[in-house]
Amino acid sequence: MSDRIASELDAVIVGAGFSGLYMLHHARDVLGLRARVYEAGDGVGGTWYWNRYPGARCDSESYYYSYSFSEELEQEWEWSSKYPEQPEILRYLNHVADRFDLRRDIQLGTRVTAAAWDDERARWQVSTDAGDTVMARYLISAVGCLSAANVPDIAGLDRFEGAWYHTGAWPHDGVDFSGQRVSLIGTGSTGIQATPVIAREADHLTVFQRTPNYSVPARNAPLTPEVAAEIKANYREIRRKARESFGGFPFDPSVRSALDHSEEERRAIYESLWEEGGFKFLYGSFFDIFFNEDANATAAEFIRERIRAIVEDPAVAEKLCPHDHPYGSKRPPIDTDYFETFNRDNVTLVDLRETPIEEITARGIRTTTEHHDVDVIVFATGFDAMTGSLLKIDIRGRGGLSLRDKWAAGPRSYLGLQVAGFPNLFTITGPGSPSVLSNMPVSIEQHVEWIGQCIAHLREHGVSSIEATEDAEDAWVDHVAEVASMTLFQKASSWYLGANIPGKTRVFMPYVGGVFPYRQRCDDVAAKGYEGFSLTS
Ligand code: N01
Repeated sequence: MSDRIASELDAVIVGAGFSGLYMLHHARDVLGLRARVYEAGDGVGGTWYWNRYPGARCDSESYYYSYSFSEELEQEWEWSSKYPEQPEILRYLNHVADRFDLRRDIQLGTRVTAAAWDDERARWQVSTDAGDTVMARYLISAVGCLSAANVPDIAGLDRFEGAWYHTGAWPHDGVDFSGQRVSLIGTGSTGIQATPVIAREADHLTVFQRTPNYSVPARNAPLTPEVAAEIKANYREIRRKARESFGGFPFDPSVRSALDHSEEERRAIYESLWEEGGFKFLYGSFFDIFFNEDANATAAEFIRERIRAIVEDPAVAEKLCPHDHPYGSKRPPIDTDYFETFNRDNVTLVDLRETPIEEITARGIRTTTEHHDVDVIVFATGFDAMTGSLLKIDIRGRGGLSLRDKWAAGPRSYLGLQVAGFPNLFTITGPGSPSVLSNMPVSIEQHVEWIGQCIAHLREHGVSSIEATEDAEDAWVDHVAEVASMTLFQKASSWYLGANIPGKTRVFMPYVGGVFPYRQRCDDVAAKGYEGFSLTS
């Protein structure tokens, strides 16, 4: 072998976010593996390291958007509010890295650039941009689903004389918007979080909207000591409920149909959930919102009514009303004063469906009807989701098979955990698993523990490699598509389908069958001796 090969490991883990940190702890401290994490950022935290844009906070509540694997961690960590801001979540992840002594096995500032399967040695050869080359039995992707920033290819950006930023790669020193004319492109979850905060700081904010979005108020509030104590006393039950739920949230599942209730009853339910705020509006109202267009229309119309009631200028309100996709078929944002922000004198809405952007000039943005002079452009334009980060790495499986080629017509996997042709490669929250349709920490912990159990089994039985079979993969891909086709998710041009990236094949990537049925399926596969995988000794 080449003398550049610096070391021999059991496992290389790519990424030090929620997934990578727990995977390292599990691999090293539970399984006793020699494991190393490579992380491109100069700190741990993944998504929460990169996304420092104004208003960045979690849309899931802190008490369930957190690790459950350590009761001590659960009890000692104090969350300040219902929906913590990005700096607090980053502090939490840094605390986890320190508390479990993870840093000594994390190499920061190092991007994995290539990985090739060596069939003879049954190992991965992994290369980084720092010049490392290591051999490892297992390659575990913890790259995250939303890490490859999408800056749209708009003519003239290179000529722009102001400053521009993507929300997913925000400057660590922050951006001072005071006295600035700011433009923000994109009204997904990120744009909707950033808009009210930037509007308060900037001289003027122009929001460029391509698709109006349904958003429900977050109703953020501090966590009182009483509520925090009650949560801590009930953590086991909260975690059980989350694991055994559809979306990974510890809510009582809704068994109501929107169509079985009178207009007044429905309205009362929506009003109470609107006042309560957050994802319960979607997950706790009516189960058929996800499946039935008529049921969905009742929620969609309720939200439109709210927008019209909040936004004072009727023409602006109408532009903000979503109309071309069912509620929840794109990831639903939650907000703090988003629609209210359009009542401010220093905020303008530009509807890109009416007046598309033609170009970026030295001084601003030109649409088909006017030129907007701006000093700053904020791209809240999302990510090459689910596949982008993994495909940035040149991954070659058996016989030199390239993952980019294999996934050219959309990602294919078995259970979202493994890809046929790529032995001993595991993908935490990979495409084909519930991942982004769920409360991520729940799905991350399930994958880490399943992978850990699998590796323990392989070692116990002297198995050198595990690989999904083509048949199992084909059947799973068909199943993922079939379940998705029973929902309304197909009715939106969303990043779930890859529709936000020009040229990306449209395939519904996450698994919509629910967190608990999915967990049962994975456990069943393991109990049957890893059914659908071929194991080589
Ligand atoms: O990205 P998005 P995001 N010209 O892809 C528009 C998670 N998240 O960063 O809808 C003009 O959702 C695009 O328009 P359209 C969460 O899972 C979590 O907001 O494609 N506009 C859309 O409005 C979320 O879903 C938290 O027509 C263009 C926007 O940009 C995911 O991250 C917080 C355009 C992109 O929306 C991504 O959210 C925030 C163009 N060329 C985000 N290209 C948590 O709380 C795109 N757009 C954990």
